[in-house]
Amino acid sequence: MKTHQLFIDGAYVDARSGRMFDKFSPSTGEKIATVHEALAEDVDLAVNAAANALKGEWGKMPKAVRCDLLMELANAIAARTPDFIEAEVADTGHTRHFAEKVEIPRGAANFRIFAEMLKHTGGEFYQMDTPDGTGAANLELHRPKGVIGVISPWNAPFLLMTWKVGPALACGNTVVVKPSEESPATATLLGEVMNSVGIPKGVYNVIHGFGPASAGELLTQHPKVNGITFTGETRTGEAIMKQAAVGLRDVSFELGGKNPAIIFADADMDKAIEVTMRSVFANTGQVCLGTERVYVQRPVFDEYVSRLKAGAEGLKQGGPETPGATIGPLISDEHRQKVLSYYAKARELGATVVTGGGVPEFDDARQGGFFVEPTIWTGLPEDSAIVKEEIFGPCCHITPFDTEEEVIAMANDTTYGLSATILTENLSRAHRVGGQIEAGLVWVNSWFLRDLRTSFGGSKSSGIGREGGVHSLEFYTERSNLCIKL
Ligand code: NAD
Ligand code: 6OH
Repeated sequence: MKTHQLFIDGAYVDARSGRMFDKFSPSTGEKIATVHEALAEDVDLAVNAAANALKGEWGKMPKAVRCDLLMELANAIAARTPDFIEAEVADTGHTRHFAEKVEIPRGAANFRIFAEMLKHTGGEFYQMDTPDGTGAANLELHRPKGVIGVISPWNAPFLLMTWKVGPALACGNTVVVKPSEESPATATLLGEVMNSVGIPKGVYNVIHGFGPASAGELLTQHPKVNGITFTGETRTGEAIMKQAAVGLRDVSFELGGKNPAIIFADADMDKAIEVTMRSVFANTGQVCLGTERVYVQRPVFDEYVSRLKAGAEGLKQGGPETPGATIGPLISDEHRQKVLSYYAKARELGATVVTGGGVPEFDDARQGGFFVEPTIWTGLPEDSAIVKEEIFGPCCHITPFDTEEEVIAMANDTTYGLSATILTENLSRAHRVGGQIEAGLVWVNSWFLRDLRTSFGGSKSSGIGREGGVHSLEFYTERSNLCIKL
């Protein structure tokens, strides 16, 4: 049984609140950890540690030295890969494959890429004429924004947390991280690695707890937090934005999605199945970028549905303890109830259940875990809740279409705008349709293919701002223009 303390000012400490909460294994339902819950006094200590660190060694460190230190950190994370994998899969129930191939390597890369980029970025310089003929010079200066509150979700905990901490630290900020209550382990472990490479104390702090009336809300309310970067549900983003309005703190939001996949009759069907098996079922559908609406051109509709059904039925359920498992459990019993409420609603609305729709039975420890069946529906109208609302489970609804115009309209008929995936072998169509999709990220013949230099984020209710590459630097730095009259 593990105990996760808070990490404040370079040290692991008990919460002053005296409050603890339990963490359960998604794949067996057993209790696996006790977690210290931060309340007002703890949050205050963490934020003050972060504010003080800005005035100390970290604040004075030359950019090149800071970036070298973050490169060392990336290497140290890579060297501890097995420990991070164990921590992540225990908290999330993810298959080892997903943690090994995607989550933990991306955690290290998130530090490396921004450290490299920062080393080579400069600022604007404009020479200016003046009436007296002597001229002036304008220089763009960059300063860290200050203390950044990082609030992260449980679906890819280490990847999504470091995606924010990496650029924040590269730009010279300090952070207070509030990981999801469902996934406290990897953020806590990272404190050890920060200390091992000599990141000054107070630069990286971790507080645990819940959202409302707990660590999350208290962090967003703290007056010494200068900016808030958040990944999670759209409704939580709205609550955080209200808190951030007090004191006019800047926000960067990566929120929910209801992402379409569009499969044209000219698509390579093997590719279409490979891509959408991942986009629908990877991480048990708990990926913000995942597909929950599939649109298939009528001539290939039946073939696609039967092949996706076969793929879904070929998945092997199990957590990290199950050899050869290809799809894990959901994160919690609470989330399972939410997903199952949509499974029930689909039946009530008269969907055709192509496969799944229920809870699997096991004769081993998995029976206590939070599994649901991979599920595919057809036959519902476009305005039904199943087609409109983010479910965040291993499921999709498939709708046939005839024309490009029709499918573009259906794909865009959503309050979200995070990602889309288009399958076609016709390059002109890829440009034509891809350019009309109202989403921050559009993939053609792929999904979740990430170049970390590109902008990442959503439009409409899927987010505010973009992170990635120089766009991250935009949020994590404060600019000033120094105008020197010559
Ligand atoms: P969530 O909004 O429930 O929680 C996210 C974090 O916010 C947690 O740490 C939680 O404790 C905290 N929180 C909750 N209420 C708060 C409040 N009032 N004040 C401050 N903090 C609060 O989201 P989740 O269930 O952990 O994650 C799943 C959601 O995240 C899905 O909607 C998914 O689409 C979205 N997501 C988006 C992206 C993206 O990049 N766009 C990436 C991953 C996940
Ligand atoms: C959402 O569940 C996954 C998001 C991925 C990223 O934020 C990323 O940077 O790849």
